[in-house]
Amino acid sequence: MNKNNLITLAFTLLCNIAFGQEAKENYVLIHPSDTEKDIIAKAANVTPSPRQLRWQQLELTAFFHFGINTFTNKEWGDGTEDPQIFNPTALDAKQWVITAKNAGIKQVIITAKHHDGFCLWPTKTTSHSVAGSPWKEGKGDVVKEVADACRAYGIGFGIYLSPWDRNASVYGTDAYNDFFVEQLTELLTRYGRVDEVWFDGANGEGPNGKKQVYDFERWYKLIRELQPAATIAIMGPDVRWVGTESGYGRETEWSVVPANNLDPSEIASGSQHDLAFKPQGDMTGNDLGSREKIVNAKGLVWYPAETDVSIRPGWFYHAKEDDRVKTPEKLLDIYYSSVGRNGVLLLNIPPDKRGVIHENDVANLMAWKKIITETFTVNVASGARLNIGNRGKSILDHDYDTYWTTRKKDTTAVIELKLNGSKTFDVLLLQENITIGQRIEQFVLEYQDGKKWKKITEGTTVGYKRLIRFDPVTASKVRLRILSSRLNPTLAEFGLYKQVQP
Ligand code: FUL
Repeated sequence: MNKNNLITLAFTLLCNIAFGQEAKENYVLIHPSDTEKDIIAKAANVTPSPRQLRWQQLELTAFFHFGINTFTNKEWGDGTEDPQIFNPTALDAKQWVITAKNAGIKQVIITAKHHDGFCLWPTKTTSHSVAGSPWKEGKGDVVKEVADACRAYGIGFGIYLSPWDRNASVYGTDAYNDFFVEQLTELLTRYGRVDEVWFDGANGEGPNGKKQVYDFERWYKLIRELQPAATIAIMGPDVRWVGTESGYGRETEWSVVPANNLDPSEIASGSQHDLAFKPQGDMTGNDLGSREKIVNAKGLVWYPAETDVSIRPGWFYHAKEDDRVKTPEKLLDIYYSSVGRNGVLLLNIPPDKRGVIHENDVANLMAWKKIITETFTVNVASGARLNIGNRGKSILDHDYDTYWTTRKKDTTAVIELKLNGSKTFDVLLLQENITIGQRIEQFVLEYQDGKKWKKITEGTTVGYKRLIRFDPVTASKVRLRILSSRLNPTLAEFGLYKQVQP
């Protein structure tokens, strides 16, 4: 922890004591005596852990699916592939990372091992790795090249290590958990800071296949010990799979969801302080966190959604898909439907057989980034006169950490903005301050037309970020009505933008 973090922590603790607030946690237990009102209030006070907050604020992250499948032209290898076929002719991890960074991506995840078991680093656990390939005469290390490039260009670095392994001879026995721990240990100790560990849930063994019981608790403990800042995603406690691979999240997306397997005795003893529960139950349904869902829960956790999708039809590179790279317009639609729906986008950009990101992917990414940057350059609400007191200015100050809330803890509000003249806009941006909790349940945006207020758009949840597009409106007065909130709502940022045409 650095000095600034220490000061912030001390300040937060002091404020909590001074204002009689409970320390914020990313989980809470529901007691049988809790009323519905108590439960709603508890949900509204659950907040992200520091690692979850950092992750949420990245907004854009990328996957690099690369490995033996790149050379067999398959999506799932069966583990019998000869390492000799892994031979990128011009591998350039810097080009991957620069491409991602130029596209606005803040963190990347490399498939260190996919289901076929082939390891992109020279592991001691198996000979089924880059060490057995002709690439760099067996002396290469893809994981290192990516990690070094991330450090050099200042973006986050994460690893995908597939639990399902179709090559490991010990798969299906207890020894596999030791084997997996060894692989994880190598990855978490050799390459400096790791920001995300991604555990996939796929397993296609079929009825006669090998059955493996994964020792997730042991893996989580190891990650917390070796890389305490890393978020553990999908088959892990920090980040939830949004439930589809389409790139489209839910319009109503709660980051606080029920968890019925929190262990009360462990929580009481403080050993759950750094929550490491294993997610249970279906996390893919349409409604995960509504009032109806949470009032029947035994516990609640901050468990935010990650929206993963590939820029191409497949996760791995296939030359025949070179003309099927998602267009800038499609990527933009995905952006509004993932980042704009309280999620983090994890966009897969698979390097090709040369070991570089293909020209078509680079071109579409750059065009996509340009549209986003230009659209969000001018907030036409900047400088507007507000009816919500002095603190209201913080919703227009481009500073996420400052925020407005209702005075008497009201759960509804009307925020009126007198714009700096007549303005045309077609995008709404709203952000709650999630370090206070996620609270807003329903809102509507209106503009004044003569003496009448007319609806522009409406929505349910906001969370870290909500973006909504609509037909262009020209007006000099708008208002946001917060119709329902779990406790007093917060707004960190409010924005109105005009989209640029591609
Ligand atoms: C899935 C895997 O089976 C795919 O190959 C890919 O890695 C995707 C991100 O997750 O479950």
